[in-house]
Amino acid sequence: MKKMRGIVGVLAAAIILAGANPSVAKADNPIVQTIYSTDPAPMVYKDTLYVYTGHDEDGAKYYDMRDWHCYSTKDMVNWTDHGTVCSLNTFSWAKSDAWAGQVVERGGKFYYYVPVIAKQGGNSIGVAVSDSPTGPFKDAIGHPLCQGYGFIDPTVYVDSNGQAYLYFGNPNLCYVKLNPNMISYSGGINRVYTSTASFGPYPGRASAYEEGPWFYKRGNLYYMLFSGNGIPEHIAYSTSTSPTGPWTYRGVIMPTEGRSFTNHCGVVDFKGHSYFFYHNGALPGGSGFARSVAVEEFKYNPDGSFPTIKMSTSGPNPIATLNPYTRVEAETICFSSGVKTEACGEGTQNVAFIENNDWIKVRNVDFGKGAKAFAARVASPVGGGTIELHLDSLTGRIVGTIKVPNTGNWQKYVTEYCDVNNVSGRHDLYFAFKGNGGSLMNFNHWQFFPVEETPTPAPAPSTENVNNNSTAHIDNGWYYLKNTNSQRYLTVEGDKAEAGTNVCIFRGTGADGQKWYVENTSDGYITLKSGLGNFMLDIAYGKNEDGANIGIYHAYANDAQKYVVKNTKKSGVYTIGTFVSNATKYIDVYEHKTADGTNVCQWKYYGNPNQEWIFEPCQGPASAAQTENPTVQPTPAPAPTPSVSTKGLEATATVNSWGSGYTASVKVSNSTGHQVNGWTAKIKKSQVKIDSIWNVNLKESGDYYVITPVDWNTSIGNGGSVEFGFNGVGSVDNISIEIE
Ligand code: FUB
Repeated sequence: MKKMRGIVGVLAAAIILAGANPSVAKADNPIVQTIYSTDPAPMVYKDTLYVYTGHDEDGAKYYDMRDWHCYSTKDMVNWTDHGTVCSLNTFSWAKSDAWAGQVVERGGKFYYYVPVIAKQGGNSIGVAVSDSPTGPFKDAIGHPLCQGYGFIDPTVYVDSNGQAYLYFGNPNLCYVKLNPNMISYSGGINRVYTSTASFGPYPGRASAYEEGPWFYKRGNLYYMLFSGNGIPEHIAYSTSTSPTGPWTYRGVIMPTEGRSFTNHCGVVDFKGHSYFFYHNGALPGGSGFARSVAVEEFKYNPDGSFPTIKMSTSGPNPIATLNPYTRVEAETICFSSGVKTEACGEGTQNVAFIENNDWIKVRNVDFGKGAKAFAARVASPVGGGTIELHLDSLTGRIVGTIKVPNTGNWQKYVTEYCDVNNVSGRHDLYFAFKGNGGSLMNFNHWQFFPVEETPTPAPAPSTENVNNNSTAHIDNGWYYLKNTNSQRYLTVEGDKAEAGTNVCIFRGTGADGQKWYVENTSDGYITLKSGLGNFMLDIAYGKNEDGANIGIYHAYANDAQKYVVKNTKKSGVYTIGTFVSNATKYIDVYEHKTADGTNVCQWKYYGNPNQEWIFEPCQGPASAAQTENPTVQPTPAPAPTPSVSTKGLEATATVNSWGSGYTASVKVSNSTGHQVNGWTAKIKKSQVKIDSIWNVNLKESGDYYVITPVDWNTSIGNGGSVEFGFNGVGSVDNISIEIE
């Protein structure tokens, strides 16, 4: 399966054969096709099942094993590749033979027990630790946990009383009692004396026990599954009412089959189902040294015994659907042909070495009421061909096609979009890669956009002259921000809820990445919080320069996350100045382009429509209960300190018509001869009907609107002034403002 960019190797051609074979195209077992994977060790953590595997190197003639990989699933059919999570290099003292290991979680840490040959020789068991189930794992103790003849295949279980056991060994079965720190043990190394009664018959040996123990408790019964019966191996099991035996042999679970002379199991319950993991040689090129991990669902018999489990190419049924309307990693795969994965320059993994006719299947994708567009994050230094989206089979209907441009290098990614034609309900989805010879592209992640939440079009802007470039007020709330030039919306690229994600324009999809919560800050600015979570629209590094990029970043409403909205000559159309440029630069669609995915940056004000935006009110995201909580709590205005004298305080209003009402800008000037530290303005309700107001606090009291300053405009120096404004409904003749 080794592939080199630009060269189609012999073994790669063997994998392409799998794509040409319809029965393999339907298979979902083995669960990993991008490498040869071995010795599965499943672990459930929260709502996800992780499986840790060994790795047979391509072309190996004996055990050539150097690292351990991790895959995860929430639905039992689509597996996300987390790459290499631990390797021989993790242990400075290890030399070779990265054989069968197991991970267990305890106290929020993940412990990986692995067998290796030490540099000074000898089978050794190491322990690595990580804060995350997907690593990276680090050597926990800097030396082997234990060493001895045949010390391989550790299996670990933390019993309900907190005592953890580590079993291991070939041909002898041994165990240690781990201390609560999981990285040391007490009570020495104990050997289990096997017999026909305890581990099954095998002529010429004490028992059929060989290697690959898998130890756990279910109800009150302890299980010891193992690989046995010499070579080729089958999987059998024994049980006990105590964690340390005596053991009673219970029979064979998985008889010998499957083109690999070893087998190795792992068993786990997940979301009410029981799963049996094993390995075989089912992939093209498969053998005893080119194995692949597969899984079957099973049901325990009522007495807790195992049924016989046969290998299959279909694997379990899905237990959940895949949501295509959030970012999905391209390395989330049900089955694939021809492709590999690698560490991605943008984090996680990417699908790599993609050649003509390679493909990836994802299963049980729920398109709901329908998708209207698709986005793929791709990179290619060669102008990378196309990705066809087929429904339900490799030759099924094509619902969209992505063209992959030349991006300059294999890790320089762009997001490419295409329209999607008439897809709704549940389907399997096939990405079919097409192009000329050699590697075509890298594929990092993808996402569909639903039809149902298309933003309501805003009324066409009028050309009415409205106080051009004066500060405007937008009420707190959720909005889509539509650029008037492109008629496209301010969008977090790929709907990716991650600090640093770029922001672009994209046609209205109604996705959460197009929703923004406007919040007026106490100092007269707004912040724009993303519908994707606790992120705000952010000027990269808070730079005051043309072209400074705009993305999302952790919400903390600092200078780089504050904006001022300005009126334009068109009613309801605004420009959005950035605080970092002191409102000399504005949110700008790059080079007046109108295509989906065009970047958005900061640029000097010049009044063209690529800097013009309409705020279209919208529903908040489903998670609005959390996200609507304003990140920046408006600072309550301090009670006004009585001024020494208000004689000489004056308020004047300038009124302009706006939509079906008007906007008033009010200037409060101080010529009292001293600083005033607080003021109150009162306007009779018979004169105006205030709809919204900014830079001040508003209360109603009897016949009056009572307006008080916010913290930054409470004090006015002698000769100075502050301004506030409001939108009024209907018409106005005269505004007289009483100030004190
Ligand atoms: O993968 C190397 C060895 O082969 C494992 O440690 C054994 O269990 C057998 O599967």
